[in-house]
Amino acid sequence: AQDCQVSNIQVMQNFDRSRYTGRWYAVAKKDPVGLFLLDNVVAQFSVDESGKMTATAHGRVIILNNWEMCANMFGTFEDTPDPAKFKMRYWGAASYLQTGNDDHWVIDTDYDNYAIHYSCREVDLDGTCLDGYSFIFSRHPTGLRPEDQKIVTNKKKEICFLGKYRRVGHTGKSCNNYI
Ligand code: AZE
Repeated sequence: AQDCQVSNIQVMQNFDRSRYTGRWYAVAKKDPVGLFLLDNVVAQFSVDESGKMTATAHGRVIILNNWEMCANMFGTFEDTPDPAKFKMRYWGAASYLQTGNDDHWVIDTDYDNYAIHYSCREVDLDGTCLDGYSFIFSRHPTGLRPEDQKIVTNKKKEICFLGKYRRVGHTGKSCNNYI
């Protein structure tokens, strides 16, 4: 299960969106091409009365030339036939932030400690991912528990992003304490 074909990537079985709600701290990220969230990334997932998943995300970004700010983002999720695969429409509270419509796949989670997210923006002609991003989330601001690290490393390998992640620091500097 490691031919790096986007269409062969295994996602979370029987994904339960209600157990996924609440706060997740990004502890590592694989960047896409272009602007992206830098650090202090915290996401908050909700399920509304109609059962639709929504989320907010905060993170430090540097836009233009060295203008550092806290991006305050919103996302709505469109369901697909696979319960762990969504289309996420997202936008920023301020107009100079980014908008988009990305895949949002939950690769694996135990709901209480860790989650692995994946999004491929552009699939190459050979079926591998040409431009994508991924977040490793933890319920704990201090990071992943040692026992979850093995699982996460294996999944990074399976989605062919191993070695492409950077740690996401939580300094509390500009972006924490909003949600
Ligand atoms: C995600 C999950 C929770 C909801 C949202 C997420 C993604 C947000 C971005 C934001 C980019 C902002 C930029 C601003 C200049 C996946 C964390 C909305 C991709 C680049």
